[in-house]
Amino acid sequence: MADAKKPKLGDNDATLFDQLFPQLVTELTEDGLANDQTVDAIQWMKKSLECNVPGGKRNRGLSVIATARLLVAPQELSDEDIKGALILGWCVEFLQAFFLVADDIMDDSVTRRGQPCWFRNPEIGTIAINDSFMIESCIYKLLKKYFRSQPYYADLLDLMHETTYDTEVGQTLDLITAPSYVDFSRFSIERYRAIVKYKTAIYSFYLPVALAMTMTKNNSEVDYQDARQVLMQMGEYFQIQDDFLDCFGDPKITGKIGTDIEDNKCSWLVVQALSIASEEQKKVLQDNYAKNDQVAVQKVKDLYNELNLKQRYNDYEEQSYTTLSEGINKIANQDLAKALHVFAKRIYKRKA
Ligand code: DMA
Ligand code: MG
Ligand code: MG
Ligand code: MG
Repeated sequence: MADAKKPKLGDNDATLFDQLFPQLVTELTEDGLANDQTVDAIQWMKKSLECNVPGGKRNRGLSVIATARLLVAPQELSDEDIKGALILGWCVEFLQAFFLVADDIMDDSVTRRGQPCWFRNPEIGTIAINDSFMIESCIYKLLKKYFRSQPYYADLLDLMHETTYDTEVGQTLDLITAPSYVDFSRFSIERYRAIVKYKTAIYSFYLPVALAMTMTKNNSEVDYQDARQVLMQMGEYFQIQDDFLDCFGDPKITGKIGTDIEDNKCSWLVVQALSIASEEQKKVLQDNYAKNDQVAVQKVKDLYNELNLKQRYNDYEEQSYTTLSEGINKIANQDLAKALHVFAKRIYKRKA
């Protein structure tokens, strides 16, 4: 359907995307700001939206328009479709902001996107919990405003609700696998894969593509299944990168200070370490994991180095990228395959 000259994810889309945000905030807040009884709350919400929703890499949000452009021939993609894809992209970014504001409280994190986490601001604190709820509610205000009259409105709602539920299941698994005391019997590669499938892969990778497919009325069950299979693998790879960067990334580039070791997380690194460590090395882990103490954290990192986990990660990354590319090459819908190749390349060897 699509020809080769179709625009890829262009700067132009990123610019259009960014330009749309203030307009959406205006639309989300104008009624409430005009109401004497709610004006203060909506002013508060406006600030929270402006501080929490933009400012990320916006890979997820831009994936919606990128997919739409590759699935539909340019002459068939109306300005209204483009605007629709950009708005759905923002819905994914709102969803992400909703999860992150809450995630940072639960993970007791310090920074996000190079700034103190939202709840760390002294005047915000636990109000951040309600702020995260309000960010989520905005998604449904946007969907209603822009898509209510579309035949696929219920499908969009369903996708958002199902994805939210799945992500919350993933966060539950992530949190209950990381109690305050060390219990490595909870950690396994199977548990790890379940956590990351639910907490990351579905909302970060499958959702943007599924939204674009829904909006462009692609009803091919085979395409959904092909996309889902590859995107779930991509999501696992992405979270393994996130876990690696939590420990070995540069906070100036990632914008966040790692907390996985202190938080007793079932991170890819600790699962790998446990699979190859000697009894003696396991004892070091046992004594130093899950401690809010920089000396203990450093001992864990030293052990990871001793176990050559950086090399193990590099090998994983190469192998995973190859497997992903091979999987994408097998997809019948060439337009869909093109979009998936773009996404895989975008995260390959990422540092942020
Ligand atoms: C993030 O997992 C998952 C969700 C749903 C936000 P994480 O806590 O590893 O993310 P981050 O490293 O960004 O805090
Ligand atoms: Mg976190
Ligand atoms: Mg977390
Ligand atoms: Mg992380």
